[in-house]
Order: sequence, then C-alpha cells, then structure tokens
Amino acid sequence: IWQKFTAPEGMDLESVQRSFCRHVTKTLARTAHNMDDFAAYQALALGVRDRLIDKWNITQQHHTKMDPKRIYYLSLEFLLGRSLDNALLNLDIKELYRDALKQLGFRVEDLVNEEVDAALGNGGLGRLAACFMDSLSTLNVAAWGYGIRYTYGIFQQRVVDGYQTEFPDYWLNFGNPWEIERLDVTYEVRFRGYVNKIVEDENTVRYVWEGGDKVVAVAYDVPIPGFDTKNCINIRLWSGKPQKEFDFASFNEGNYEKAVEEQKTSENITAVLYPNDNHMVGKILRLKQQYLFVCATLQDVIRRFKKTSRPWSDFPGQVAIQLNDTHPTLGIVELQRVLIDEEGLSWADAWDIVTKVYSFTNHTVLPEALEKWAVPLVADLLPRHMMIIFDINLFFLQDVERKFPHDRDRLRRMSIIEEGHPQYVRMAFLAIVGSHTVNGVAELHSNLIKNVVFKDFVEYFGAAKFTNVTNGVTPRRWLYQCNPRLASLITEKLGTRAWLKDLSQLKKLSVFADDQQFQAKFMEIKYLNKVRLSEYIRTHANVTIPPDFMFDIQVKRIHEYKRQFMNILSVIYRYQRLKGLTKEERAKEVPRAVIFAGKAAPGYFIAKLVIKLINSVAEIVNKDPDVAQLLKVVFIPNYNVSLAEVIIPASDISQHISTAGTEASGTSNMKFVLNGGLILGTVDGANIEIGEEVGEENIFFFGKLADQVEEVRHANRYRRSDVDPKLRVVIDLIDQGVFGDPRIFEPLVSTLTVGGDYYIISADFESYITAQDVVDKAYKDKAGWSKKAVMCTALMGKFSSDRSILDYCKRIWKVTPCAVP
Ligand code: 26Y
Repeated sequence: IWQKFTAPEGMDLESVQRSFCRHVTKTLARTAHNMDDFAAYQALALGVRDRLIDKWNITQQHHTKMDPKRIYYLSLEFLLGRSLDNALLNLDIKELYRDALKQLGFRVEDLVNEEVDAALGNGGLGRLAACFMDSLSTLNVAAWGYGIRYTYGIFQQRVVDGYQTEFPDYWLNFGNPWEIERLDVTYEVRFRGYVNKIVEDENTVRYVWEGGDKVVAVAYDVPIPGFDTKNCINIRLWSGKPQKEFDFASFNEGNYEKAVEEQKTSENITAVLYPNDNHMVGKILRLKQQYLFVCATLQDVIRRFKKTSRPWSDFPGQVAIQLNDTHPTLGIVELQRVLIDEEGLSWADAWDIVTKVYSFTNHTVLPEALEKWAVPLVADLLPRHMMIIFDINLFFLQDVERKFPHDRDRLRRMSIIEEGHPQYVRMAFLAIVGSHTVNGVAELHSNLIKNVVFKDFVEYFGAAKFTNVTNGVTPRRWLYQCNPRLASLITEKLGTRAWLKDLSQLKKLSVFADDQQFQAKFMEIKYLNKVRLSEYIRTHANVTIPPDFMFDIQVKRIHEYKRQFMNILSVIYRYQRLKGLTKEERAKEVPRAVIFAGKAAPGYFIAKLVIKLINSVAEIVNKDPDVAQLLKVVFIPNYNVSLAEVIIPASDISQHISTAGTEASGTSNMKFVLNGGLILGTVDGANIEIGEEVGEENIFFFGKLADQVEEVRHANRYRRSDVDPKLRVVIDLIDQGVFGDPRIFEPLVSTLTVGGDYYIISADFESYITAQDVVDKAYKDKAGWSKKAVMCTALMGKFSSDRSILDYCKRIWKVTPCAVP
C-alpha cells in the first residue's frame, strides 16, 4: 500500500493537471473562477514542490544507507532568487508543464514571473553560495547548505528624487512554497549566563556554561534539485524564536498582556539580513545571529553523526565544514566547546578533530570588511567561548614563539586578539588557526592573501595550507535559464546538451566563430535580449533605449572600490565631448546606453551619493536633444537575481573596473562573458583569468596593476588638487552645476582630491577613457565584434561552478560523489 501511494508524480499531462487543480481547489481553496496568475503560480509551484520532495526523500534515504562523508557549507547568506523556473529546467519538466498548463489557459512564462525572489544575501558571496548548491546537487555530492531564514531579506530599493530609499523585503508575506517547515527539528541556543568551574580531582577541571537566556532555532528546509540527476540536496535555514513564547503564570493571574510580553519584546534574532556588503558593523544582534546559526547547525551535524554510533575519531572522515568567509567562524569555537565541555574529550584530541574538519574561504582583502569583535561584547554574550578563544590564542602563540623565538612583533601581528582598549577578536586569524585549508577565490586574490594579508601565517603554517579555488557560476541558471535562445542555439550546434554538465565542451563553438550565418544567429539572439531589457527599462525606469545602441552595463553593489563613480564621471566626459562635435563627426560615433543598477548599504553615504549623481546625469543627458541619438544613461532600481537574469544576456559590454587588487574575484563578469558580452575591466580578480581563457584580443583591459596601486596612493598624498586633465573637465562641469546643485555632490567629488583618491580614479582615468575609445572602435566592426562575442561564450568553460566544486571536493574536502542510482 505504502509503495503504491507514495509513487513519484507521473510524467504525463494528466498527472500535472490533476496536481495543479488539486492544489488550486484543496490547498489554496480557490476555484477556476476565483483565481489570478498568482494563484496559478502557487498551484504550479506546489506541484513542483511535491516532485522536489519525492527526490529529496530518495536522496536522504540513499545517504542514510550509504553514510558517505557529508559536506556542510556554512553561509550567513544564500542569494537564491526565484526557484520555479530553475526547478522546471533542472527536473527537465518545463515542456511538460508548458503543454499541461496551456490546456488550462495559462502560460508558464507568465507564471514564473509571479514569484518573489528569495534574497537572503547581499551580493557576490551569497550568490556564490547559491551557485555552489546547484553544482553540489548536480554533481551528486552528499552536501548540506546551512544558513539563516531571515524574515526580511535584502531591502527593496526605490529611487525617489534620484536618491535610493529602502523598503522592507516582505518576501514571506504570501507564503513560501519552496520551504518545508520542520517544527520538530529545533535546538536550544544559550546566550550570556556564567561559566562554572568544577574541580573533579587534582588533575581535572571542567567548565559548565549555565544560566543566561535561551532561544530556540527552528529548521526550514529548502530542496535544491540537481540538473539531470535524481539527486536533490537540502539547505537548512534556521529561524529563531523565544524559548518561552507564553508566560503561563501571568496568564493564570489574568494578566493577558504580560503573558505575551516576552514574545513581543524579545527582538527576533533572525528577523533581518544585515545589508552591509564588504563592510563590518559590530552590532550585537549580528553576533547573536552568527552564534544561533553555528550552535544549531553543529547540534544538527553532531546528531546526524551520532546516529551511526561511530567514535569521535571518525568525525573528520565523515564531516567537512566549509566556512563561507569568517561569518560562521564561531563554529570553530563551538565545536571545541562541545567536544571538551559536553563530550569530555581532552583539549588536544578535540582541537585535532576541529582543525581536521574546518576549512575557510576568504572573499575580501578590504580592511573594513575584515571581521573583528570587541572582546567585552563576546565575553558578555558568550562567556565560555571567550575563554576558549583566549586558550586557542595562548596555545597558538606559544607555538609561534617556539618556531620564531624572540620575535615579539610577530606575536603582536599574529595574535588572534588585537591589543587595545577594548581588545578585539580577529575572526580571520581565528578561522585560519582553526582550519586545515584556507582559500582565496581567484588567482590574484589568493596570491595577495598569501603574500600580503596573511603572510605571517604562511610563514608559520607553510604555503600548503593556503590555496586558490577560482570561483564559478552555474551554467544552468546563468545561461540555460536566463538565455534560453542562446542555450538552444548551442545545443543545436553541438548536437547535445552535455555542455550543461561539462561546460568545457563550449569550446567546440569556436570553429563557428568566423561562420557568418552562425554569427548572425548569435547576434540576433543578443538583439532580442536587448529588446527584452529595453522593454523592462521603459516600464520600470521610464527611459527609452533603442536596442541598436551599444548596451554598456555595470551592475553590482555600489561601493567606492567598484568605482561606479569613475564610470559616471566618464559618461560626463563623453557627454561634453559629444556636445562639442560637428554633425558630421557625430555621425561617426557609436550610440551607447550606459546602464547601472545596484544597491548601496543604507548607511553608506558616499555610495548613496553615487546613485544620486548617476540619476542626476541621466536626467540631463536623456532630455538633451543634442545627444539623443548617441547617449542614454539609466539607473534601474532594485537590482536582484531575477533582474540580473534579464540584464546579463543583454550586454554588449559590461564593466568590472575595481581598483586593481580590491575585487577578490567577481562572478558577474563570468556571467556576462558566458552570454557573449565583452568585458571592459581592470587587471583584477577573475578578470585576469577570463582574459587568459578568452584571449587578450577579446577583453578590454586598462588601468594600473595591483602592484602599482600603493605607489600611486603614496604619490596622491602630495597631489591634492591637480587631478588628471580630463577628470578636471568633468569635475568643473559638476562644480558649475550642470547636473544640479553642486553642493549636493561636494562630499563625493572631494574624495578625488582632499580625500586622497584612495581608489586611484584620477590615475586610471586617462587609461579608462582610452579603453572606452578602443571599445567604440571595435564595436564599429560588426563582424569582428560578433566573432569576439562568439569566442567569449566558447572559451568560458573554466568558469562553471561545477569546476570550482570539483576542485573543493578533490583538494579540500577529499570526497567523492554519492549518486542516487
Ligand atoms: C563582515 C560582513 C559585514 C560582510 C558581509 C558581506 C563582509 C563581506 C560580505 C560580502 C562579501 C562579498 O560578497 N564578497 C564578494 O565575494 C564574491 C564571491 O567570492 C567575490 O566574487 C567578490 O569579489 C567579493 O567582493
């Protein structure tokens, strides 16, 4: 009976339709006459969810039987975006559903647009975690993602009077079909309290952490289907709630208000995602999030491990935990605490296990992004952990001292505790000391880590502990899903869709790079994608962009190091240049649409001013008839994953122009090139490796190199007001009020002069403008450009997240696949 009634959903039209109608009438309690597209989306999603759960169950049963080494990917951010279209494609049921729904009067394409994004992340780091989950599932790795189920994801951005304004992201208001609430999977998490020292005999003392307040973490599971596999893995997200939701004593006394007070007043730890990208803000609630996260996760991991009654010495062979940046680093301390205080292991045995289990990925070298927590804050919230951190540091520094005797400055530099008033815990150092492997996310970045940022640690631990795993992106979402026409063309040309699981096969496209017919098809698809984006911009930003303009796109978080400011300055330069041209000269110019999108951290004043400047420039340029045929500028509000899926396939050129040495990798650069868009970029992050793959002739590099930046900065200290002459022209226009009241922009403009121009915009400006001209020239040669675009797509095989994940599996986690047969 059981088998009969739990059989997986059928793969025929009728099964799909039956499931759809059942969810409409039974789950949603609506009727055919009382439903809109959103209800249809919900019913469709619930039907797909049923299929995911079938696969999820099969996968978990298989893993339980085989008991393979589990990979745990710990990340405070998962930027998943929408799930429906992705699930339909990964399960290979999109055609089936399209036909089934057509007969019911719905278009799948309309319904997938009803979904709200799951935006539990800020930018690159969170989206990388999401791509990695897709690859782990597709590659049949027995992996789990762990994260936080924020009630509010990254804020919604609107533009009011040219300024960014933030609104809450009510993503759960209409329910979330992609999560399975596990009210039975809960763990207690303690905060504050005191540490009791128990002397058992002369040789043994134990510490017990007691008292304080407890909260409860509840699990929500998000199934992640692999592509072309039975495998479906899981992201387990924790939601916090107060332990006592209800005060029965007060209730019985008739004090109903007080009975629910705790629930009302205790701030919900997992309520909101911190909206800072690459910028540390030492808020106690954030530390609480981090601890709730690692505490619940480790209890879950350990419970799973204990089911098989293995000895603790087996733990490192069965468990690998990857730290997505330092945000989950408390997990190192928590595991050590559990092993010594609760499981009774010796310090040495416990530490041996801990350091075999953890590995750590660094995503940034920006000093303001390196996490450090004030010791008094940690000691108050997590008293036992603070003791353990001091002990870890003591044993570590004793060892450093043995290896490098009489080098006190080295001890000061390497200490996990930064001295001062107050002292701080340096989380990156703690992560390095507690991990067996540390990796950066692109070659240049990993080298900077080794030779500059963590140099002392390389000298102490040896170079083998530090490695590179270049980032990648999932070709399922970032080509197959977001650019279906190009995906079909590729499959048609290669005669197989095997490239979706082995992206290196794209190189077979390169033989068609000179084929005029193929070029024409390729560029026709690009054109249609530009039409789609142009339509979006018209309806959402009220700017009309002819699709035959060159689409020049910069979309990413707004940050000084990413230099959107330099981009808009160069737009002003172009604007004044075009205005100075004769009619004949204008006819030779390439019409360009410069497209921006991205969120600024709400507290990042300068970044928000950049948005205002972009909008002010757009306003002037877009209404100026002198340049109407040649230049458009637009800021598209509320950049997110689903918007990226519309923007990225439509680029002719995209900009990745960080100051050399500051962008660890970048991952959107990979997405753009994969979709046949060229890069204008600095010699930074993964741009370098993209250049190596596609060839110098297919990428536009400019600017100072990473090892020249310090010297420029040094020179800047004596420069003050004598900026690059072309930049001077631009600054003068802003100062004259051409783009509105110059007093508004003064704090931004002065970063170029009195601010010391830390991101060396002035030193790179000439080279940047020249590179823009080279781009224009190349674009005029239609055949030449088409060939470049084809070669870009063809040579991007390296940048699949499948390759990254296989790299982690082989070199860091030492794990092989465990596929559901
Ligand atoms: C400390 C905390 C406030 C914090 C929060 C978010 C610190 C950093 C971040 C996010 C960092 C981030 O997204 N880094 C990006 O990671 C990508 C994936 O590796 C890289 O491609 C990108 O260059 C890097 O900026």
